Amino acid sequence: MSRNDEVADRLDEFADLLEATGVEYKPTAYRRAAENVRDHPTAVDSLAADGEDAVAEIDRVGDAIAAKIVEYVETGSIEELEERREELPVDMAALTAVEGVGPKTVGSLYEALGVTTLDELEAAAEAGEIREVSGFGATTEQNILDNIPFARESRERTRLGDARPVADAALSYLDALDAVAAAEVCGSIRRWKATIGDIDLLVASDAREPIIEAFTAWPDADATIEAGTGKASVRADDTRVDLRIVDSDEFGAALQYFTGSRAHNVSLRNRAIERGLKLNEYGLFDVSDVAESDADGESRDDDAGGDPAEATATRVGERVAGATEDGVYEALGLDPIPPELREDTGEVAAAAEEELPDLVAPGDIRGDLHTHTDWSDGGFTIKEMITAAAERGYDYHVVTDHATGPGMVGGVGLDEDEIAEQADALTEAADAVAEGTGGNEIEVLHGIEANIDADGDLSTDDETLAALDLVVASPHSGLSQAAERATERLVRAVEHPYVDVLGHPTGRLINERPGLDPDVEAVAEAAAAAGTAIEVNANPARLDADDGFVRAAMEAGATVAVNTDAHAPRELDNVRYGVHTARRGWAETADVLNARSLDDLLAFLDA
Ligand code: DGT
Ligand code: CA
Ligand code: CA
Ligand code: ZN
Repeated sequence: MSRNDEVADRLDEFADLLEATGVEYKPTAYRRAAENVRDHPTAVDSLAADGEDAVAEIDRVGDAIAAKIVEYVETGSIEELEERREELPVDMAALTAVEGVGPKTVGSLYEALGVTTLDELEAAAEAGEIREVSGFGATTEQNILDNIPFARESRERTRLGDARPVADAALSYLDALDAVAAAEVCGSIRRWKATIGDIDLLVASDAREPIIEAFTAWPDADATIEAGTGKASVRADDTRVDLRIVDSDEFGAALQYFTGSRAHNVSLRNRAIERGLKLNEYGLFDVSDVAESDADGESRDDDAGGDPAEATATRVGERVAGATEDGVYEALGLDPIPPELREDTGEVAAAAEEELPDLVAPGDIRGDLHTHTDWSDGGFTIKEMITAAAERGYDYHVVTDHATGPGMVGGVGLDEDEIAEQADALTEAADAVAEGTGGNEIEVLHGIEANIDADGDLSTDDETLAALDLVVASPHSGLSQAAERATERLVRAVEHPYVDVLGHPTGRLINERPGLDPDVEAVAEAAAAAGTAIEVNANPARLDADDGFVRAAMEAGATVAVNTDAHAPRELDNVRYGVHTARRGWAETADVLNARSLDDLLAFLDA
């Protein structure tokens, strides 16, 4: 965590504590200041060294806040913050992770019931104590109770989009070490799960000590959790990073084992046993000639990692595979199974029958069908966004700014007149980009992101929708409606004659809000019948449709589209998160609308 992030976190905490005690306006000021500190290009330490005035140069940071920042940099704490923490000794982050519980609620419940933790909140709700507090009722109490499990899980798991860059950085750091023969990420991060518990890394080497030393000294690591002979764990960016080191000839077996999932590994081990083989993290062994008591020694306990004495007992029989991961699968009579499929949902049987899907790959994507510009809430011009798409080698690019409607606040969305105006602006910008790139043309299409209201109707008129090249329709409001109603709503939306893509279908925000909970089979079937594509929104806070929804789409014969919903050029690079999510849902290249040629895309849109 950078120093600016650390200081901004303190200011946000200050804001929460102020708000909890009923202070008005000030919390907003602290949050605005926090945001600008976080984004400020200069480290606050060096500003603080120049005094309060230098710190107050940061936008929205006034004298009072500047003084607190300097105090924090110089002493490591802020006296007034410490006092407020003592006054309200609650686990604010954990409690406010519950949907519907804000700092104010936390303050009231502490005052009335002394609630300080998630467990205490749950106990108070279960005991019916919350409904008795003034301003609360039985419905609020039930909502709190319903939302606690989601909050608890969100506190334990990190979004893929936050963890993956940490894993990539750790991997390239390790890869550059002389002693490292091979390095890979494994665990849920290699399977591209939407949230991850911890980051797992695997290295092949015959020199363990220098690698452990280098790993615990990794500049991005904030702390060492443990360091042994063959493994170590550090904390980086609030996530645990586990490293294991193995010999090169066991790298494939270890990679297979530590990639998981556990359920997939169980399936594979059973298949090995059926063939008189034994599979563990050291290799695949032929144990048909080995006495039973020697052969069934279980895999080593996680804690015994790297202990050679413990390990020999598990290397029994003749090794038939283990140096490479593909070799392990092959020796079990299986096609190599892509990590995203390793969830024990039919992949082993498919691999045995040579019927694994021909999964979509990041390089297959030919254009983005859902992007924003400064015409709505994007931060960049049409021309900047088209240029960024062209730079990524795309064949086409669709601009889909927000239309007005439910969920759009502060005049963000375009009305019918503005949509017509944008059509001309788009042509102009596309021509300008084409000139600038010397005819290396990208086809620019005009779309819109329309809003699906609570009943499944769109808020933009049909005439306007009909004139557009592409219509994405997304829910932006009413995201806690009952499952049945959500299903009807989404089915109605995909059946709308002008809707081409169902955008972020559930509206979930990972670890923040669960979103709609429709019957995904029903929505997928309706989408397949109507010829509407289901979006896999690649924004790492969304990943919506999720893997299960994509799988339902595949089974129903529906088409998916992997879109970034980019509001800035660099967000176009989030596409990989969407592609890997689509892969987890078994999507083949042919199933992905924007992996198709421009002509095939246009044919789909015309149909
Ligand atoms: P996570 O971290 O909760 O998102 O999920 P994973 O899948 O990364 O799980 P993790 O980090 O506990 O372990 C990484 C992989 O190592 C896991 O997917 C399978 C393998 N593994 C670890 N411990 C065991 C075990 O006790 N039994 C089996 N079968 N596999 C294990
Ligand atoms: Ca893990
Ligand atoms: Ca782990
Ligand atoms: Zn949207």
